[in-house]
Amino acid sequence: MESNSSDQGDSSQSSGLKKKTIKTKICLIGEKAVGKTSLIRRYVLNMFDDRYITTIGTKVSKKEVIIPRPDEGLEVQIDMTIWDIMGEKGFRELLKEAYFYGANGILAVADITREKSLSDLDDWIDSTIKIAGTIPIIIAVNKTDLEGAIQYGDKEVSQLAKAFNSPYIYTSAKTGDKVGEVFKKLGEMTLETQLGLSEPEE
Ligand SMILES: Nc1nc2c(ncn2[C@@H]2O[C@H](COP(=O)(O)OP(=O)(O)OP(=O)(O)O)[C@@H](O)[C@H]2O)c(=O)[nH]1
Ligand SMILES: [Mg+2]
Repeated sequence: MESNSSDQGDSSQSSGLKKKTIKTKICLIGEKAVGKTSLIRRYVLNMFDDRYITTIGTKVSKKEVIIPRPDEGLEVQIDMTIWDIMGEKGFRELLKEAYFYGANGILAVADITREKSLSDLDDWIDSTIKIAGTIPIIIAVNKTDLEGAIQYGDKEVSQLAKAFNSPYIYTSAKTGDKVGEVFKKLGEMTLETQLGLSEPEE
């Protein structure tokens, strides 16, 4: 595995907090060419490539994230295993058991220049939930750098997000905008369920 240089500001030495390590499996979903592989590549290696090379089958990457929880006196290290899949429904049906089994969180990716990639997420999320159960989901609306080609906005995204009770973030794997944020936020969401810290809303 590569040694990953973190750009998340995860400085954590000598904090005096109790350290705890948690393993988390994150799966990316979404149509072909929305930028799933590019988001992972940006997050893990801080690199981007304009060429499109479709993912054959699935690929697994790793990244560590440090999340301080001073209120609980904890500093949690999340060992993230990030699963990438080819965005084709035929492949999904073939691979879904192995791909989604044991997943702790889902990063659902849409391309801001193709509205269909957003509406298709419905189907992807349904398929995921059937195998992995109800787990935290975050939506990344990717390619925000392509300003002239934007096809939809908050209205459409918030509708989908509401249906699955998920937050959403606009990202660009190309510029790196909000990429760290989306993975970190999903990490925090999975942590809540894994640590059993979820509290009912008042
Ligand atoms: N401008 C721009 N292009 C992007 C961005 N993210 C990805 N791309 C491009 O979109 C194309 C597809 O990206 P991938 O990351 O391979 O997409 P994918 O979802 O993994 O595709 P499959 O593996 O086929 O399912 C590539 O040419 C990328 O360079 C982005 O944020 N901005
Ligand atoms: Mg890919």
